[in-house]
Amino acid sequence: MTTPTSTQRRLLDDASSLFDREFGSDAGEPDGAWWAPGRVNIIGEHTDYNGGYVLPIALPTGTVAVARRRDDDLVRLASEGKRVEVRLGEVSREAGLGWASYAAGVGWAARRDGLDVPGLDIAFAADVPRGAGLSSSASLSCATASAWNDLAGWGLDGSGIARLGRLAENEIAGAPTGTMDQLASVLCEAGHALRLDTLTNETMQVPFDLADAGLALLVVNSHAPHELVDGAYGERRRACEEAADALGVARGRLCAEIDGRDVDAVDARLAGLPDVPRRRARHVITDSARVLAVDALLTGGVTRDKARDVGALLTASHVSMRDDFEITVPAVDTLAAALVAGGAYGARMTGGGFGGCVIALVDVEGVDDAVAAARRAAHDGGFPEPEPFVALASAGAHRLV
Ligand code: GAF
Repeated sequence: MTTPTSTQRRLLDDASSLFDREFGSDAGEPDGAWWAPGRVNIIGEHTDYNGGYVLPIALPTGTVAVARRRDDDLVRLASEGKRVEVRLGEVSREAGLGWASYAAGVGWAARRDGLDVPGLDIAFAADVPRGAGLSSSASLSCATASAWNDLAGWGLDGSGIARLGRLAENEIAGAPTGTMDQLASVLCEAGHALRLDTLTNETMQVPFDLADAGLALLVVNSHAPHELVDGAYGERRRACEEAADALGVARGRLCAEIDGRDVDAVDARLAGLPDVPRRRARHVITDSARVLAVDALLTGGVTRDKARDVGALLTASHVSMRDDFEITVPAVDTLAAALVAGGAYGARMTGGGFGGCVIALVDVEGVDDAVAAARRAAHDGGFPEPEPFVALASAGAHRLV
């Protein structure tokens, strides 16, 4: 157990009070409290269901789960203003549990894996902005999976905990997402980005201490709405499968089978495909290669010289998401362009797309100018007021108390 940060202490107080209010009289004291963070992906988008690379960091914001094991099969879940009760055997997609499906779904997944799953009383407090592409849902499912794992004595490692969180999201919440968000929430370490090979699940902790080089990772929430349980994410996934089928590559392996470093060679390989699957495949294949290029630049520490090259890769990733994968929206395109015009080395949308946040690599002393440029551009374009913050690479999921 590590000393809680001030954010974690505040959320712990909130979740503990909620637990008392909702379950106190009949549940007694909670058994403990667990933390799981949201994440920002530095680069490598929609590569995680194509056998490619991703490079997320964990955020200092996340979810605290205060929980107590029950001796029956009831799961009682509370989040500010919301309460759900469900028997383990009744957890299903059809049950329409809404937000609670990301948590109760963990119990469903564990049962399906043949684990002995006790009931749980669990109260949450979270501060990851919802709908911002920062994995608020993975922080909810991974805080729950961490709590259940300890209270039931399953003995799962980080990948096993993340897997239960992903199954909850895929099978019970119904979002057909890849493997990145839950693995990032569980496996990231403070001061590091996580290089994850989503084909093999091999991970590497990559030092990501920008402050040493006088740099900052600026995250700007566009407040343009973002939703993964709609059709567009699944549609992108199907287009990648269509491309794989046409190329004779196994589904889920586009990035692993086609080397994305030489764009001309990629274009030649994809030339015979219909336009849409061709561009979808081109994005995921080249973005996975950009992850490795950024990783190589980060090796040995970032410097301002290297920041130019990292920035160019971030901007190239945004252009690829905009033109080939078509998952950006005018509000984020405007912010990305404004941040670069305002002095950033590079900028890109992060996460699943269709809104959410833009990240930018900036000099520490350039943060204010970049933010001012983003605010002006959003205002002039008639978009929502953007919300900026500087992200520090933080620790992954762990027990707090
Ligand atoms: C969402 C999904 F949940 C991830 O699995 C990943 O595909 C991401 O979008 C895009 O890179 O966050």
